[in-house]
Amino acid sequence: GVTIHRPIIYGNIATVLTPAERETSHYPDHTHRWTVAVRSAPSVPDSDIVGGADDLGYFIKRVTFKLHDTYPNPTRNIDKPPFEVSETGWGEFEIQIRITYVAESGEKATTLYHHLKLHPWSITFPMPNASAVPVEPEIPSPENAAKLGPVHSWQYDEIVFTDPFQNFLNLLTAHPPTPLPKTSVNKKPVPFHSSNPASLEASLKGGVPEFTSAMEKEEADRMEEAKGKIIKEQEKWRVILIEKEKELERLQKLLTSKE
Ligand code: SLL
Repeated sequence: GVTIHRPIIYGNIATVLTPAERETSHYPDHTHRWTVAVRSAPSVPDSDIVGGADDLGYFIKRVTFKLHDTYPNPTRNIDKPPFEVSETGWGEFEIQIRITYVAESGEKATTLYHHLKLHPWSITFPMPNASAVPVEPEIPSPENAAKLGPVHSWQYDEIVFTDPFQNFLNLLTAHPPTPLPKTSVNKKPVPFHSSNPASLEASLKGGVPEFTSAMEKEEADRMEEAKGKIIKEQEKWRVILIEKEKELERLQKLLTSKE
């Protein structure tokens, strides 16, 4: 009945290539430089890297990033930290991330998916209460996108091991993860996530985002709030349903009386 977990983040950072970079590139159609990564969740204080304070190599043997088929050798195996792939390119696509654990763990691999994000959230993210009709996301000009700064897209997650082998449990407990700071020390923004639309504003001010333990509570609060909203909606529709059923009954009676 033992479970033990390790917090990770996975996602990408993307920057627009400068005109000079584009001129000297072998691929004139490439517009962005990006890095997709699997890292420990806490950041090194004062660093401009999101996450990565702890080396995950003690329990992760390999991370395989499966890129779009337009890339040469799209399956990239990374066998030691940092578990990341940097590339240039022109388009967004889904990246399959397969995490293989050290052999002595006896654990089977974990597969995650990340949508490589190149274009700023401000433009492509549909705001709440916006029309339900999906709009084709507008891609800003390279100059405007460059002004907005790097695009970050990170997902927090926890790798949970249930009833691990004793040896593996010993290995894990010998490497306790650095705890997340309660709140950001240097007022770094919360990483933007579509489940937290309010985080967009802070992320637009720029700066390297950072994961904190306060985010967990905020997320729980948002879920409570959403639950409350759903209950209210359910009540509203239940009342409407009862009204409509009554009307149906009335009309059916009217119909039979006319027959
Ligand atoms: C799109 N469905 O059409 C996506 C595919 C693929 C992006 C995007 C490859 C670069 C190269 C590259 O950027 N592929 O190797 O030349 O938007």
